[in-house]
Amino acid sequence: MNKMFKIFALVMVITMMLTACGSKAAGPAAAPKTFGEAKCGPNCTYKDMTLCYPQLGAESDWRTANTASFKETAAKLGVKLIFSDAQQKQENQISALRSCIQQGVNVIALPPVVETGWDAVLQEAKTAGIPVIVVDRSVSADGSMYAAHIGSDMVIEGERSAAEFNKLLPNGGNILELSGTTGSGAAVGRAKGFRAKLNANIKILDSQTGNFTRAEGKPVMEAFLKKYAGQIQGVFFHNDDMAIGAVEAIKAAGIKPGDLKMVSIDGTRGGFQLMIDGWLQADVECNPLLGPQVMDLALKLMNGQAIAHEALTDETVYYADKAAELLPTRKY
Ligand code: GYE
Repeated sequence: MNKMFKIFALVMVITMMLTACGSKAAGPAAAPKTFGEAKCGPNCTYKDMTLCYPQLGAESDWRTANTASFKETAAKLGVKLIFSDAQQKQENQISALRSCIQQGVNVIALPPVVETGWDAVLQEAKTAGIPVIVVDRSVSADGSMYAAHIGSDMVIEGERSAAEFNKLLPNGGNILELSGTTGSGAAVGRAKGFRAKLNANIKILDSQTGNFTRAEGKPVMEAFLKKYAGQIQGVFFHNDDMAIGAVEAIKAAGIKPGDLKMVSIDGTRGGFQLMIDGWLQADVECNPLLGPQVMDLALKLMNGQAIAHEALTDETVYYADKAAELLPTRKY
């Protein structure tokens, strides 16, 4: 009898350990936990991890590189990745998050399409004991609602872009802005930093969203060129894809490289090509290759280790004169 009990106890302990290390089955009876708890450690490995990545869309080359970084890193490390594409719609991202919560993943990494409207679903993840790492763009929710944020400082990117215009237009001038997705952390931060550092003699005549895509960047630029013909000296793009779309419209209008001063953000191969071709004078780097860092943080969370609440990526500015030399080294 005693022996039977020991075997039973051993089986129970092993079952509990396995459950703790693998994907947890969400059940209505499970007591609410907070993300501060160790999920399975102290010795969990990447092979124990199920990571949810409800990607926001496929709107740009930056995004394509970001998706590839997550998929490649997961495959290399043996992480089980639950990936989805929300097509730039917040409601799709929220459904994907809820599905991941229901599946009982270990960690969720969320690149939020816009800043607001996340409180309810973040609370649901928290109640289920699943830590959320906010990736790339920021959320407006209180910091206590998620485990960490990792991404670029969008305000600094805007400030760096302004510094370039201050150099390119030392005597001032009129410029236009093609902004990213309305309400996204990337567009809000970049616009804010840009305005904070732009010289007073440079006027932003207009700002319209091109939703971070080539397809929308082109018609916005066409409309701009009709409305402001002969009145502008420069254009600021919140990302390279919109710059690529806009350059088609600029070329069609008979404008030559260098006639307008242009600065963009991302530093993709497409942006480098625009610099080589003389359209862009500077491209402010924004690094999409976040897979390794996010999975490292996720593992630390699973093992109950302390992590920094905010991790910013180290970035620079690229210039046209070095673009041809650097293009072959670009990873995205
Ligand atoms: O700049 C843009 C993409 O959120 C930093 O989103 C990201 C931005 C990036 O579509 O190309």
